[in-house]
Amino acid sequence: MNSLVQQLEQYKQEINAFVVNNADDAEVFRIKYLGTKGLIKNVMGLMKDVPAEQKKEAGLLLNEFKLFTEQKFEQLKQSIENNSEEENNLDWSLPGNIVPVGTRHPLNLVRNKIVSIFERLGFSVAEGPEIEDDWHNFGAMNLPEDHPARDMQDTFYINQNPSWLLRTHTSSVQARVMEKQKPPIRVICPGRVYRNETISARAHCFFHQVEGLYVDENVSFADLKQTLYFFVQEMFGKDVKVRFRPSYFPFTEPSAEMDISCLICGGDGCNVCKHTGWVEILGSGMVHPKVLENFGIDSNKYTGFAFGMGVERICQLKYRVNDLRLYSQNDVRFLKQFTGVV
Ligand code: 2NL
Repeated sequence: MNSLVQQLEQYKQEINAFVVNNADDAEVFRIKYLGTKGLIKNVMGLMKDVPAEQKKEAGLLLNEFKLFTEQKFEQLKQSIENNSEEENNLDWSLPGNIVPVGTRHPLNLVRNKIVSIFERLGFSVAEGPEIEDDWHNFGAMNLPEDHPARDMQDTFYINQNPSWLLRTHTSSVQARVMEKQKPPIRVICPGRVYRNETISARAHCFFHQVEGLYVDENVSFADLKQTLYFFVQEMFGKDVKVRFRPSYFPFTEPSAEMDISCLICGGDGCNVCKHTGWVEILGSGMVHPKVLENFGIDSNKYTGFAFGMGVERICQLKYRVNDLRLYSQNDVRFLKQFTGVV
């Protein structure tokens, strides 16, 4: 009797350890344990050798063992069905989920293009803080105390400390370069700038600039013109025409604004060029001697040219964006139109 109990215990362990992965494995189990020549049939045959007074007890044990094996078989079948249901629900031929890849922001596309053109001419990139002090934003740039650009209306001052402000141009970065570095200097300064304007299609309280500065011995207005001409040709194509108009900036003397022939109408006249055939794209000039002297640069030995352009403006001309607000609304219908542009 004891040996029967031990024998059944051993079989149970064997059955518990039986692993099935598919229907074929389950069939192997069935034949081995529950089949007509299987183990259960075999052990049931042992009953005839059991002495009469122990038959009842042995019968219970064997029945319990049979039940155990049948339950195990049901479990194994169930687990295979669950597995194959999952497999059947998967259509391996379906295309994968398409994860939408973002697009570069048009202003970044244009900024990168501007930067790479000037890098080819030997300019390096400088960056600086958006919160500035009066000196770097205005004083050093020869903006007198009473200059309208310093007006509270145009400049955002920081409440907690009104000697700090949000830079109104990236000239402040060039000021920081001149503070540290002596000529030759050849930098461009891309970045966001802030002005206190009412937001509309044509004005915003922040926009993006790229300013450039070149200071060395013998830098002339001819260098300025040729550098900027090269830039617009690379940016807009070889057919573009340029013209310079005299202008005024406190930090340059002489100063000039540069126009390019209107790309929209080819010079015939349209609303973009206000029927003149020309559109303004940047301001420029020879660095004012006072600005150089502010940084201890000898203005008798060194001269330089500087320029500044609005990235939004270049972007408007290149991609015909007619409302400044589009750049910061993050409307994907606008942004995804730049898919694939690099
Ligand atoms: C504009 C005009 C300009 C500059 C920016 C500059 C920088 C230094 C010294 C002198 Cl460090 N000038 N920058 C010069 C002329 C024009 O920008 O219309 N920007 C959008």
